[in-house]
Amino acid sequence: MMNLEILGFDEYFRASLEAEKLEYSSPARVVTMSREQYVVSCGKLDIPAEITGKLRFSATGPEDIPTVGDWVYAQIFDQGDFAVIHGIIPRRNYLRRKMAGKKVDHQIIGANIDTAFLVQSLDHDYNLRRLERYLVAILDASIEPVVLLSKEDLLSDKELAQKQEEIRSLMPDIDIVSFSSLDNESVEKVRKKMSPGKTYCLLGSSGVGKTTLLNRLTGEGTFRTKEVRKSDSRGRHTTTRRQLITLPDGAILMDNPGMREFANIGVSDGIDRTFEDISQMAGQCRFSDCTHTGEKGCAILSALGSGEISRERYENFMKIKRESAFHEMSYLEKRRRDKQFGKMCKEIMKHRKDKK
Ligand SMILES: Nc1nc2c(ncn2[C@@H]2O[C@H](COP(=O)(O)OP(=O)(O)OP(=O)(O)O)[C@@H](O)[C@H]2O)c(=O)[nH]1
Ligand SMILES: [Mg+2]
Ligand SMILES: [Zn+2]
Repeated sequence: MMNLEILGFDEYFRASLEAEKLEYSSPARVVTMSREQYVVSCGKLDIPAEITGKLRFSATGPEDIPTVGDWVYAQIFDQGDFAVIHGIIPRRNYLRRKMAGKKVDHQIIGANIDTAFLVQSLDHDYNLRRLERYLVAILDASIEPVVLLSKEDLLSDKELAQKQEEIRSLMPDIDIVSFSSLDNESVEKVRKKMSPGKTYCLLGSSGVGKTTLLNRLTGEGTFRTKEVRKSDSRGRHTTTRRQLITLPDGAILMDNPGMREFANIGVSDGIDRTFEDISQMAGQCRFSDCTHTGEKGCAILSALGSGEISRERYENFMKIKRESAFHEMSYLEKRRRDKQFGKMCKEIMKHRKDKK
């Protein structure tokens, strides 16, 4: 088991292992995947793997398919030439987002993450509203967020302090680390946030310097990075697949392709923490179902009126709320199209008619 612990295996996962499955398989961690091709590791070797047909066809959503960071039951053949994945060992958590351009579908970004590094670069990428969206998703998944402000070499100390202040006014307790990958000493600030056997994930737009940081942390230039377009400082999705990399000092880091868009789904718990002050005010509205749009006795509108919360922050709060309601609705719509669910609905309706 020693090797598994190096990869982050702990009591939490051990406690839910099923003895029967261990007769033909052993725990392994998904280190990368691309379409249906997986690579798993049990600490020593990286083994190419596939999931069983049963696992694929019984999946009712993206949650049921193994993702990077997952612990799985892997049956290993030929001393590690190949493996078959039979199932997912229950996750500690997983991070997901709404898929760009699609109505209902969402994507699982990674599983079993201890800390999410939310990377924004201090150039054109910096955007407080986007940061807020990431924060909601991270908190919603019960993952600890740390904000990494990259490319600090591009800003004056004064500008930097102001940006940090902005973020703190959003979430007073948030851990913020600014750094520049051009400066070894500042990269150490990031390294200090990491412990052996814990899993960290790099999130943020393309071109913010996620892979450059990873290369500094590994001390090798192994992973591909690319010049961003000067005009808008956007990268061109240099990293194309997620992967877990074990750093020399034992922390496990997940690099991700940059995300152009990060939309929230099913935000409930997360929204309350990112907008803690506004959410608390909602409890003081006269009506419990207050929509905060024009009701008498609305505590949020009155705080807006007095300047206690800014218009911008109010609007962002309302936007995230609307989106969340919309996604929950489309999820229901999808469920209705699902055969079993549809059948059940029909039966319930028939039963009601019979009673009349
Ligand atoms: N000035 C400056 N440039 C940086 C810094 N870190 C990274 N860069 C540059 O930013 C560009 C993009 O870096 P990447 O590491 O490829 O960005 P990424 O976030 O991995 O991008 P994707 O893989 O597309 O998601 C490269 O040209 C880097 O040299 C930094 O600290 N300061
Ligand atoms: Mg990259
Ligand atoms: Zn209200």
